[in-house]
Amino acid sequence: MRVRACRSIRITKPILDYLRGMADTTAAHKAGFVNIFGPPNAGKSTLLNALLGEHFVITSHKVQTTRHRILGILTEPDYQIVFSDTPGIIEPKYKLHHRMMLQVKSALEDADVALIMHDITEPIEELEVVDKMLKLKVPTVLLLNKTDLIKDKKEIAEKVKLYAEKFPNWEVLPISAQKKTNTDKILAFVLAHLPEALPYYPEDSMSDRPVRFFVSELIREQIYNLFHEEIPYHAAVIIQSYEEKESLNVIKAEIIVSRETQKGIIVGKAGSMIKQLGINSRKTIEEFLQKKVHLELFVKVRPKWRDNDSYLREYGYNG
Ligand SMILES: Nc1nc2c(ncn2[C@@H]2O[C@H](COP(=O)(O)OP(=O)(O)OP(=O)(O)O)[C@@H](O)[C@H]2O)c(=O)[nH]1
Ligand SMILES: [Mg+2]
Repeated sequence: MRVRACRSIRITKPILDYLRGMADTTAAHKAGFVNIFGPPNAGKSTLLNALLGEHFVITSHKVQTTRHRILGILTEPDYQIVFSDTPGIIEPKYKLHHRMMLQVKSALEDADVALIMHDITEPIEELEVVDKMLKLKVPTVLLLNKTDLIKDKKEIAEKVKLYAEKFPNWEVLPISAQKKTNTDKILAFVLAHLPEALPYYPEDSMSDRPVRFFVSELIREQIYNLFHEEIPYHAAVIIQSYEEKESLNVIKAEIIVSRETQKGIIVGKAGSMIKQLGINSRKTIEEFLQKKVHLELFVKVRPKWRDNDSYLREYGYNG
């Protein structure tokens, strides 16, 4: 994995406008923010990985996997696309949800182009909520994802027609993020609508988030894989220490849960589950870092952390 994440840089609207102004006098280099929105589980994160060609952001078959807005930067000689993965749009039930939706709103503010993802096998009504919340005014393409699940090509064409009629302001494209079908057409749409501008980020940066954020996410991804029912939704992962040695990285991480019973499930009988979680997480972190890793996991109970402002802030859910 060739991630080289830079430290958090917050580019405000005035800076964006200034950079764009500068670009007016230069050659036609294109750059801009292309933000991915949609209901939970539509395949937004899978798409970002497909577009970047990496296992970059975490995915799972469970809903509400992504909790943050995460930038993924694609730099080529003639353009720089700053993609944003965002949490699935939901009706908030607790403060963590509210903060997740604030992340979606922040991605609305700077989008130059919007990609709306929808699972083609889900009802069209799901998108009405998204449309109402987003009220997009930028060039938008609706990606009807998971076409690989529909064998009949005619059925796909009919759905494209139906969605195009229902959402006349959006271009409609059937895709499969998993099989990378039609993903080249997304790039063509984006490049046709990207403004002329200088690159916003150095050419070797792939994200605005530090490496340890991605490491914590990889552990969270394994929690989604290994545990069921409410456990993934009550878990947060914090990197306690991250020590880079020559031959290996030593990483200590804390898993936060809401209840003692959840802690018991994560630890498992005689520590069997946390051991498995450690093995799975280490493997994927080593692939990501291309380096050996020594990983230690601890579990802590913080009652109602998902509704507690100071815990949410401490765990990086800034809204
Ligand atoms: N069959 C099929 N499955 C897909 C496709 N794209 C994504 N998936 C699966 O759909 C599930 C959800 O994918 P994610 O990328 O995590 O979805 P998301 O929209 O980011 O979900 P949230 O972060 O929860 O909002 C995963 O199990 C993916 O493997 C596709 O093109 N075809
Ligand atoms: Mg996601």
